[in-house]
Amino acid sequence: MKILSAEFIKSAAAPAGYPRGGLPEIAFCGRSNVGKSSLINTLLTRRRLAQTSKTPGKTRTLNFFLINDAFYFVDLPGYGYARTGRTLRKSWGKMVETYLSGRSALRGAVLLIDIRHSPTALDRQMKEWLDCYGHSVMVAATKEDKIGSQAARRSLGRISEELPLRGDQPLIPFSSKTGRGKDRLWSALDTCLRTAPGG
Ligand SMILES: Nc1nc2c(ncn2[C@@H]2O[C@H](COP(=O)(O)OP(=O)(O)OP(=O)(O)O)[C@@H](O)[C@H]2O)c(=O)[nH]1
Ligand SMILES: [Mg+2]
Repeated sequence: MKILSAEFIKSAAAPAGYPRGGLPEIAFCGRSNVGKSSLINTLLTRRRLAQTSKTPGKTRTLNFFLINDAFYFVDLPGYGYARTGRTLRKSWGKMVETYLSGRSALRGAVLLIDIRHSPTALDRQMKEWLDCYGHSVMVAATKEDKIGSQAARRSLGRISEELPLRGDQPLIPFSSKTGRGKDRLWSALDTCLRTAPGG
């Protein structure tokens, strides 16, 4: 995919704030600090379009990025940040579930899992939501540069088994540091964006 333009459009917490116009959307979801914003920047070859941080919980609302005036990337707030209070967790759940359950422009979701760890209960719940709402799911196993190739292979097997993943749901080792997995993920996204809603 050639990126001709990529711009931050807006943040929103509720449907009234989502962009209008019906362009297709791809959502990026995963645990806080797993590398969502970094992965978006890597895909778009923009260094600081999506804000990244060493402090987990940086992204707190849905952030919409318009690409090539043709589709949106949606950076979802991360889950599982230990210091998040109950009230915030509740508002997070409502914000994300409202989006995933009701957004007709949504064509697919990239679920990010740190390649060094087993999926958590929240990762499995997120996967279940995505399946349950019938979204195309792609999994990016992030921070691949941080482990060796043998450990990576074992880890991919474990992720696939524990989420669990179906045969038609791609699992792509990814590194925002080296760019590994970028082409594979783009090709999966391409397919997804070409697919008619519900098709
Ligand atoms: N080595 C390495 N570090 C990464 C990679 N991806 C992200 N990081 C680092 O991990 C930290 C978190 O990255 P973010 O992209 O901000 O994570 P996020 O999922 O957007 O986090 P929240 O917005 O808090 O949910 C930052 O310090 C990044 O530099 C990667 O592929 N390799
Ligand atoms: Mg982020």
